[in-house]
Amino acid sequence: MSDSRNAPLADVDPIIANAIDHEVARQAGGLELIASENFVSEAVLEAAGSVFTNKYAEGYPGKRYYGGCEWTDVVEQTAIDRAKQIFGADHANVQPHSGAQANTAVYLAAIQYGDQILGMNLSHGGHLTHGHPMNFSGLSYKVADYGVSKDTEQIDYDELQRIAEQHRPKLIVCGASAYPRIINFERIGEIARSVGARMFADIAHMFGPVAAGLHPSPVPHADYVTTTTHKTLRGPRGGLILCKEEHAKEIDRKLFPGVQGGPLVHIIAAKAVAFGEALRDEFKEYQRQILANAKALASELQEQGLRLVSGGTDNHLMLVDVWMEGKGITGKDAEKALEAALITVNKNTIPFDQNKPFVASGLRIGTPAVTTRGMKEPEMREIGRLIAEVIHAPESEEVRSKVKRGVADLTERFPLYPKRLKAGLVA
Ligand code: DSN
Repeated sequence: MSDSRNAPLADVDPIIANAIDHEVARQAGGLELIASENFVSEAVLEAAGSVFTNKYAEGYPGKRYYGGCEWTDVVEQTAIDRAKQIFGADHANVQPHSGAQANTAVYLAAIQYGDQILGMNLSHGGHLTHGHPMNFSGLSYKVADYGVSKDTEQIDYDELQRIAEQHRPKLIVCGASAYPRIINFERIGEIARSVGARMFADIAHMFGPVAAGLHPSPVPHADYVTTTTHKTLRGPRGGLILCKEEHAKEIDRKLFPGVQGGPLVHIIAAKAVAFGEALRDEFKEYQRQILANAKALASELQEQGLRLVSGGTDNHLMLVDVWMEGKGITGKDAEKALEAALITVNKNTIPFDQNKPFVASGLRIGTPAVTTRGMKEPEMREIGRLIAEVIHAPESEEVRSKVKRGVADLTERFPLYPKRLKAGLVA
């Protein structure tokens, strides 16, 4: 029997190799506008695909339950030091496999089962892990929620103060996955302190702008800050917890052994690389361009007759109301029609939505991934026109073909992973 362990993937497992080749082509050949997705650098990919995937390393640098961790310690300590430097944080735990696991560790460290929490409503832009009844957070704690006001579609901080006084939560959770405006973390910190609550900010979406100083940081105000590392940061899929020194021990204990076992050392290596990238000047410029691109795209969509929730955007994403009280189409149909034209977005509820979440009245559109490809404001204008054409005529084959040609023109001008793209494969 021949030993296949040193053979290339294409020989060992053609099904998976073929799927990877087609995924490279799909990513390269389409317009990725899902606000939470991005394209990592070749260096991040290399670290994520490294032999650190072989290593067990329960524990933390210098205190492991396994031998052979000397290079793992270099990797993890580098990731920790860089994460702390980016945010000026007291403490960083770089082991969470995901944002949800980071958040779980924070709840376990901060409060007891059954305690009262206050989080942003998912349908107003919050997140499942901020107290949704189907999630661990909603199943384990008493939940009160806050949202946006009907008039402005922005967070009403006075109302948040009122709800906090009414429910006296032990923990106030803030941060959002579909909120296009700046979040006033300072004010939320004041509200939390005024009712004796701890403050927990989940900045998974605004990691990049916060790191670049383009969005106010929650770090000075919050007891705990979590984030994913794969969205605006442009790192590998994973999570990160930052906290004040007084909470460090408890956070580390609750993440491991509380929530997780062995860390994914290859992913921690890739996080370290991404954090290193985030400390460079180009990263700040990249984040500035993401925001400028979002403003340009938002304004083009408005010029094309589409309504944006809250009237615009201050960050990397926008919510488009495609339903328009029944005069338009559902978010589900809009997502499908755009996907057929090689534009990837996700349907999303809008505040006070008349449709169910799986149908939804809106689309969430973000600029991090197209900005990574090098696209700027003129391309955002083109993309805005392409999106609007599809939404105004979702069934038209003619529009679909025309838009696909427009997408092909853009993706060819701004190539992605050229070294990995196999000749002849198209999206
Ligand atoms: N699923 C993520 C997003 O798309 O925003 C949040 O966890």
